[in-house]
Amino acid sequence: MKKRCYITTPIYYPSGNAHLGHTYCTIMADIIARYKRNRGVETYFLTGTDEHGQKIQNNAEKLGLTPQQYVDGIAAKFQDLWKELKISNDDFIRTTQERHIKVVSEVFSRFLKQGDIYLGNYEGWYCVPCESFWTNVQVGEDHLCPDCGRPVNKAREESYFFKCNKYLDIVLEDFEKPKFVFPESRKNEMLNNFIKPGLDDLCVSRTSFSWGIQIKENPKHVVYVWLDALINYISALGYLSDDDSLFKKFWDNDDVEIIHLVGADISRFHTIYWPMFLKALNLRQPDRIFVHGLLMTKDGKMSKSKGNVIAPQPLIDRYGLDCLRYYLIREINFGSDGVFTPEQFIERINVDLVNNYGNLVNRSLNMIKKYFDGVIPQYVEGIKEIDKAIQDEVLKTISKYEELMDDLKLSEATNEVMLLVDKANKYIQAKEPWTLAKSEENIDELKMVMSNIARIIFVSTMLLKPIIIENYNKVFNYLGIEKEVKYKDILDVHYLDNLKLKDCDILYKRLNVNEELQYIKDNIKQV
Ligand code: ME8
Repeated sequence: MKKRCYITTPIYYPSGNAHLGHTYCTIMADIIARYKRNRGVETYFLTGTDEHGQKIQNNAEKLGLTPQQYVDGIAAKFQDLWKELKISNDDFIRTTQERHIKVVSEVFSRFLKQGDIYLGNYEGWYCVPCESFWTNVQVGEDHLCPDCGRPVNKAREESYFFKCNKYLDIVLEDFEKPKFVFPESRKNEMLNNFIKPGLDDLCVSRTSFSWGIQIKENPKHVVYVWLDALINYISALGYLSDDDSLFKKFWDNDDVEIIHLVGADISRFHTIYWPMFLKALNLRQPDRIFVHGLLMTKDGKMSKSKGNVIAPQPLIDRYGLDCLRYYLIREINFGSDGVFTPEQFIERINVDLVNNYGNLVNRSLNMIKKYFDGVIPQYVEGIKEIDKAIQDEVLKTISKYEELMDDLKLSEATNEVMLLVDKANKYIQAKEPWTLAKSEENIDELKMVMSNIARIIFVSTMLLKPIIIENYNKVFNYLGIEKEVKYKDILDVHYLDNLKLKDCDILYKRLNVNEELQYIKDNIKQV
């Protein structure tokens, strides 16, 4: 594992309020950032908003606002939402900030000077919602955007172009590195759909609207919003600025693992064009471009016209952060598309958080109170096969979890933890502490059982800490831990010996299925 980690989300368009899709990506990035920090990796986590482009200008005009007024309002709402969700980002970049604009202008000038960019004429199709250029073949006879399916507009204008073919071969070397683009299916999609058919030079300026970063060498042009946006990943770190210490620490350095999290809708820009821009700037490549899947509802992709866009707020207000985070990481296999259904949402909470984990914590700690006056018995080696097996299981789970998390297989890693919790519940059923407690002869065995269970509660809580950010501390507190807990403490089998438990409340309350289904159906629509 590298010493440092730089993790980013896409910078979202403030052309509408954040919905569950944006929330999903930001929460997954937050879980990775918290996991890395938990493991002692120095981590920098960036998110932000992508504020230029034709779509923003059109939206602002419709409301009678200047584009700046318009984006100020929505960017503030994004920031408020992330605060409420306790997202642990270190910075929030906005592409209308001076620190970003300066870098984009300099990069553009440099590309011009190097001959990477030339002036030509663009003739083709433009999708305003996706801010993407397409050819005749790509839009087909119906003239629809291949990404979002909406009608495209004919564009004919003088434009600057980036010479893609100059960098394609060099970029392909990185592209072929294992896991540079992940999952593998996304990598093949890029190769087959875009690279193999031949890549046109990319149009990198627009003249038909003005809401963008003006090109000083030719002021009737503004920088194409995707070139502008991608640069956020380095402008936020102070690239080309007087103080570039963060850039040196979190980009220009082999000790740092750079992870871009992006949705499948924007993988083309991140896996093909962004590496080329970086090559042209003679900068290192990210380690991983992780393409996560899209969240849908039963009636397909979330879209305003279908009226099925889900708002995160009502879910947080009623169920809290842990439930939403847990549901998203566990139910939507990270890297694949997933469908949000209210039924599965409630079931996941009831089955996993209430019955499995919450129940293990509450009932076991109550047993320790009853049998040992609330003092956790000392850890001892397993007496019988079943006891040795559960002790081994703890260590196996820790190493599987670490391997999966390091590989960004977040859903599988979470599942491993839950399997351990489930095994602990089954261990209790098999050992029947209530029967052991009936006879003085079995006191040593009972002590061992309860210390094993306390240890599993401790370990699983530490492994779930990046997800259950509201409750993990409560559990450490119930266990009677008073000092600051470190991740490596889970390897110390004697860590909990003789600690005195504190009183504990029910961690996660059982949800009434019918009532909650009604609540969700009535409330989650994004307006
Ligand atoms: O594309 N499910 O911004 P954007 C899961 N500004 N994730 C979703 C989602 C869904 N249904 N809908 C959106 C842009 N997302 C550009 C990015 S980056 C230099 C510029 C998430 O507001 C997902 O991560 O359209 C997707 O890639 C991103 O939001 C797109 O956000």
